[in-house]
Amino acid sequence: MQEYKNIRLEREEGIATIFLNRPKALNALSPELIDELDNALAYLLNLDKTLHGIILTGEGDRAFAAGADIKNFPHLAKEGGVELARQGVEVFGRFEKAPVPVIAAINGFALGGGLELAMACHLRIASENARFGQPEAKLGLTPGYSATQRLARYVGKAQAMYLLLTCEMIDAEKAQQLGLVNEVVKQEELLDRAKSIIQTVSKMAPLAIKEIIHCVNAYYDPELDGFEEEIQAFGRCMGSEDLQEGVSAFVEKRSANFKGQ
Ligand code: CO8
Repeated sequence: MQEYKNIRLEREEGIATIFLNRPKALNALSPELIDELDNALAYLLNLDKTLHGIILTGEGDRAFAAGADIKNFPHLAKEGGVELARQGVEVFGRFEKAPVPVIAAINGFALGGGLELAMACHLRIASENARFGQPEAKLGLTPGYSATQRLARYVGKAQAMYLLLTCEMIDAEKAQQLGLVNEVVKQEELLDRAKSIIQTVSKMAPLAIKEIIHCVNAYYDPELDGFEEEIQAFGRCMGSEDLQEGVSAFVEKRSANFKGQ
């Protein structure tokens, strides 16, 4: 398993867990940490064809990530700000496009860039102590890792405006009410719940899962016609060996043995 300075990787039965690992700084996202996330994602997707899903979580019990590393900001100026924002947007976008489910297991503060990373994941499971917010305006900033774009997709424009303009922090229950998180569980059950969702998805046909992620993302991509993407994806799946296996398994009343082909 690959070694990193700012993240930690664990792997168990086709499930990779990436721990954001700067607990003394509440797992704040430094540029080095974001580079390591990018590297870990490429490593997992390229080297590991048996990967069923990825969990992103925070080391320790206080934070998923309390934002981008604020202490780095005063040195950046305009060009540095653009460069850093672009780095995060591109890397988070690669997580969103991953062909296997990526689940944010949110175990405490998910603020600023931390919430933006969680929003790029396909699903968000929160522990009861999780807290969410976009406090950038308090620091003199707009969000830089796409909260102005993704937050409204989950909670609607009015609630997104409210959270972004007031910088109010909300708890896990409110986040679930708003549709920002899928589920809220006890902290000690968080990783097990995320793993059990990936295990459920792992029983489905891998090609269909990859295509579903692509098609749902396509709805939000102005360069793609999501409806056409779905038509084409449906055709690709119809021509796959997995479709033959799925239908045979249904007729023979047995579990399917998908090969991802
Ligand atoms: N960056 C760096 N260090 C941090 C951060 C952060 N985002 N958050 C916390 N820390 C550090 C604290 O400085 C402290 O370090 P030290 O012990 O050395 O003083 C340690 O973590 C523990 O934090 P606190 O003592 O503050 O813990 P509290 O329990 O008192 O408070 C809070 C917890 C409420 C989470 C508080 O730490 C806080 O408000 N943190 C900042 C939250 C924030 O504003 N996040 C948004 C940052 S901006 C952002 O994310 C923009 C993303 C897009 C960037 C685009 C690139 C340019």
